Amino acid sequence: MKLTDTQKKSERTVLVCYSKRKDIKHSHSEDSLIELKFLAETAGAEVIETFFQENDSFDSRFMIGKGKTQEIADYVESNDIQLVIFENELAYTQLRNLENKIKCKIIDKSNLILDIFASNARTAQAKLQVELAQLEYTLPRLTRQWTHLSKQFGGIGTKGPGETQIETDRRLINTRITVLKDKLKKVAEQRKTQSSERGKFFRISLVGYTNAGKSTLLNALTGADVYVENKLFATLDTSTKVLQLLVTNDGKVTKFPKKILISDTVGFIKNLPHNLIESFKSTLLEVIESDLLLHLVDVSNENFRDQMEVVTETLKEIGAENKKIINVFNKTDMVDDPDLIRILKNEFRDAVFISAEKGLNLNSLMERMKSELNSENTERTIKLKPDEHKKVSMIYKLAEVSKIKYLKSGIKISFKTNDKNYSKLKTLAE
Ligand SMILES: Nc1nc2c(ncn2[C@@H]2O[C@H](COP(=O)(O)OP(=O)(O)OP(=O)(O)O)[C@@H](O)[C@H]2O)c(=O)[nH]1
Ligand SMILES: [Mg+2]
Repeated sequence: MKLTDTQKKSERTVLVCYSKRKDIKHSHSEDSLIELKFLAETAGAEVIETFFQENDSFDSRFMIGKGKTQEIADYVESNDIQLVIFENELAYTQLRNLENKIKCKIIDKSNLILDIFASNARTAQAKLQVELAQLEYTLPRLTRQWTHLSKQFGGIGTKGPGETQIETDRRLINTRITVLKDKLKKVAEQRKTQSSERGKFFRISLVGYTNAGKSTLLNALTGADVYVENKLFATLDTSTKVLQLLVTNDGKVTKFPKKILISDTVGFIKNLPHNLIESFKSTLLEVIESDLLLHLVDVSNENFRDQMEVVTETLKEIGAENKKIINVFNKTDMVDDPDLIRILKNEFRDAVFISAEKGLNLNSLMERMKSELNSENTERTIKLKPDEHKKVSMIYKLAEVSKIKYLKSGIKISFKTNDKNYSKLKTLAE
């Protein structure tokens, strides 16, 4: 460990979550707080206490009630707290009001996630994407800051310099945003050239909630060395590896008929700030262009069903909802209750149950991927006798016909279909 690491003290932090009693079940808010704690710890905070308020009539000035605000303020003062993190998104005025009462740094969950992204960005592309998201997060808050000040002080003498400063800042930020978008566009164009070469390959992307084990699986399947950690958002860049052969510890071999490309991607989380998804679109392009998605689910997490929903929603948001998906339930080695696996196998009949870390059942996963690969539509041509019109209509039913030629010697028909239908159709021509 570096000297600086030991010297750096983590910030003493409290977490706050507000929920309307009508909207959210108590347990949901508690789950959100558990996740927020994990996020805060990922960012290096030391969580000392959590505050939770469930109330239908809240005070819009503070988000939480006035009494609760005072309670937190007292706690912060007597316990040497340096940071307060809100689960809920705070409007700028709320943030200001809270900071006036609670005398320490206050941030919300979006801000925290942006912070983690910023410290985890390694490649130039990820850095650009994070900076863009941060500036887009700041911009509306800057506007509100000015509105707030002008309202508070108002009148002659305050508007001029304040406005000028804010306007200058806004202009600088807008210019930087344009530069960043431009740079990202260039990166995306470069990627496009790369991906047109990749078009020849069958492409698979690993998607899932953050910390589900995507990078661990990529490493297990391809022998790659992608960064794995029990922290949120360990991966921010797409890394793509070639996969054709898997030999497991027990010597079992699974081989694909052709090479495939498999990519690891950034993880998803509940309420991922929208501008982050926007700026990560070029990284997520890999997902959109994939032929198949493996949805990794951390089955040892009791909220895995909610997490699956978040992933499905986020896939919709990036326009990947119609992709073929295999649900891969990971970390089965951590599940103590054998009934759970049995129930899930019954419920998700198409899912594969693995442990990426222990290398369990990876061959079954390869077999599933293989059968998806074989179910890909490929172009084929067959020749029928001149009078076999009935067979032609059957081909139309089972395949996508691209060309048909009526020759004297017979009917030559080209179409796209998968292996299964092709073997049915081939017998027609015999
Ligand atoms: N017990 C157990 N732990 C696992 C398994 N797969 C992954 N892990 C652990 O789960 C943690 C997260 O794994 P990663 O592979 O970094 O997860 P990820 O989905 O890539 O996460 P992000 O990149 O942060 O979105 C690490 O501590 C892994 O060692 C598994 O099958 N069993
Ligand atoms: Mg990862």
